Amino acid sequence: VGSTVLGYPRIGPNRELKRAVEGYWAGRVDEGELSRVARRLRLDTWRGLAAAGLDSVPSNTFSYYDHVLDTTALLGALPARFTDLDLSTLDTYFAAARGVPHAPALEMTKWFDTNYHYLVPELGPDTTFTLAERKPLDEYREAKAAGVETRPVLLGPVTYLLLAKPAPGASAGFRPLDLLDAVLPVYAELLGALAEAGADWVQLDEPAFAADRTPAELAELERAYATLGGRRDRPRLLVAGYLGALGDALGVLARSPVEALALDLVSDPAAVDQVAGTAAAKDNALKGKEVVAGVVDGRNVWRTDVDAALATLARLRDTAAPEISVGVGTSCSLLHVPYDVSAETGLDERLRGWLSFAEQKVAEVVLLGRALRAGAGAVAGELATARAATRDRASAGQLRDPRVRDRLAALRPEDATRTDHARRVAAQRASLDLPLLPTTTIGSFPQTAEVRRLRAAHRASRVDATEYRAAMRAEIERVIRLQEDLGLDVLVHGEPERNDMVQYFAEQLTGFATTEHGWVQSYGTRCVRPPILYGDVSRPAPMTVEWATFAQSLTDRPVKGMLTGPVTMLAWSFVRDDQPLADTARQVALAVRDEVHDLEAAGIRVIQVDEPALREGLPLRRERHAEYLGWAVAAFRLTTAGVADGTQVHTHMCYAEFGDILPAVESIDVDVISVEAARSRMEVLGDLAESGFSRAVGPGVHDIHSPRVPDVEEITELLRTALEVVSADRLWVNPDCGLKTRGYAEVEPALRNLVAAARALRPTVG
Ligand code: THG
Ligand code: ZN
Repeated sequence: VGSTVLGYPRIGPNRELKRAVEGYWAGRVDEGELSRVARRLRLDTWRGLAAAGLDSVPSNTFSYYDHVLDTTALLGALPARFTDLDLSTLDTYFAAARGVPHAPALEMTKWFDTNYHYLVPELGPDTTFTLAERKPLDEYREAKAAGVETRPVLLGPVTYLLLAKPAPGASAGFRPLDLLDAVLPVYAELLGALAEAGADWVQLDEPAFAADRTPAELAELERAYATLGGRRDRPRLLVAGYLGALGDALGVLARSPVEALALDLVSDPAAVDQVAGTAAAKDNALKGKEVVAGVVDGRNVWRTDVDAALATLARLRDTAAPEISVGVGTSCSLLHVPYDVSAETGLDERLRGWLSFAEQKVAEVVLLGRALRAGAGAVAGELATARAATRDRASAGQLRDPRVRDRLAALRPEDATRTDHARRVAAQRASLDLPLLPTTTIGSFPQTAEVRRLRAAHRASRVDATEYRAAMRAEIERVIRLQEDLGLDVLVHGEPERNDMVQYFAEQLTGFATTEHGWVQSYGTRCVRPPILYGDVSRPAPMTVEWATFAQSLTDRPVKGMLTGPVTMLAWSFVRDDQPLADTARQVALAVRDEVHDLEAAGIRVIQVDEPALREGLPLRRERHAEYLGWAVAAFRLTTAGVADGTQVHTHMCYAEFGDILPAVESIDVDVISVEAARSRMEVLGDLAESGFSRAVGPGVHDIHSPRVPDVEEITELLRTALEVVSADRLWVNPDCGLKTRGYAEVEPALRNLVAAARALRPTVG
């Protein structure tokens, strides 16, 4: 394999694919034009990677929407509700991604612990697999015709099945992994066809083995690669395990007949010792294999410390050679980083010198590969440049702010502790005087075209601060009046001034930089621009107080202040790697705490600190959960613990998979939590109640991901279900999530029904 990257961004350096796909959905772009845009992006990527000097260039890393969905389509395993629609292949694919009337989309969920989302395969005992498409073959041939020899990348069969969920109606004991024997022949057929087309190497991704796996699952991994590896008509196989430590799976793969393993040495440096240990054993299981050392971080944006990387590579080579050959790679696919740092002309030049996006990471891999092969002397000049950048960052004074560090050092345990919850309940009853089953929303109101235009114009200095402020105030006033008219109890200002909830705060905090073009695919055509958290964090000035107090000045009802919590700020940013995450989290927590304090001082009596990413940050391995939850909970508590008993602290969490973090949800010590619950019909409440959760809860009764308006009966029914596990004095009534992406045509009637349902129920439970 030599030097390579495990995958590459595909949305386009200027989000060309996003525009083309959305244009296709809107009927503005036909299929021919869409496929031309896609082909151009693929060709540019392959040629760029080949020209940069990689020994092996990946293909089939392109996707119109998601590579897991691509795999489902490739294997002929799309549910019948899509294939029965009689649409073109492409439209069937998009129907599965987005849903159509009467055929709801495949479920979407997080790709391991990253901010990328994939579409969950639905597999049942009757699912059959066939080689239904030729995408990996077509792309291999397309690249070859363009003069680039590539290594097709496939999602490995075991990880594919482990990512799936049982189809509705599957028998109780059924697990998708039961289908391994059905899927392996299709993989074998595909490998045969790729070999016949001339492919020398194929990469099979098995990141599921970076998470805890049972002995039975490891046995299936062994069986899968014994079967595929045992075929004669196949390319050489590179199996990639990434996003964490492979643990026992490393030994399983070492003993299998595959020719190469790609290891994530950034998240799992100890894998070097595992390889050394295997190499030292008498029956060296890795003998004759290649290890592609993932020393260039595929998930973060810092330039590689070339000396550390070279030391790792040297250790590998010294302990493993000559029986094991060593290649150089990225720790995982570069899907998770933006394209090119040189496009960021607005970034501080010194900071830019410390950064490496996908294009720069490719150059780093090539450089390290040359240094490994020809010796550091052969590339001395380039290594010196890289070293200078690393040294410059390490010595930069601006990364450390003594005031921030002194403040953190002076913190005492009581700074993260609120008084007894029962006392707070009494104090808040007096300060807020809310009815039973209080109604509220999660924070954002629909972002109208007018609001978006204003923000864009203000950013481009086409609208001055005075005009912008006046227009935003008018919008806030409109939203407050609407909420009063609807009869909501706790109001919000609606957040018209905010773009992305993380970007908005990052722009106002020191220690964070934001990018202009640094888009990363989040799901389908949707992208985010993760901020870069590079130095000590502080809050130079209030961030939200002016908007919140203006809103509060318009009404007697309490207006809720809206903030993003420290764990989510970290999870959705590129974070510094020169100090423990826990320390960075405490700094962000202090900055948010300052804002909480100022909101309270300005008369805001309800403050919501959102942590939608608390669950997603959970490490893949259980043994690391306690450590993570320890610092994450501590950081949250630090943000909110300074307020008076009568100030009500809320939080909101989107993803309903709370199973693993229920104790943490209690220990963050909020007064009210709102959670996504409408789609699961309140299932999450049962788990919360069972875990002994003692605070108030607002289970979402309006699924904001759907344009459907729930009627009063439906909402009442959901609330009755909720009341079976949550007492009436602890139940809040609210939608599932923010309303930013919806239109007023749906939001108004939905909220009207929500208030009507709450009002009708109050006398029956009071
Ligand atoms: N912010 C950030 N990360 C996130 C979310 C978020 N990760 C998880 C989840 N929410 C992902 N969801 C979305 C939803 C919508 C969009 C992106 C991620 C989206 N993006 C616009 C687009 O691609 O057109 C661009 C938005 C912008 O202009 O900033 O709509 O909420 N950080
Ligand atoms: Zn939400």
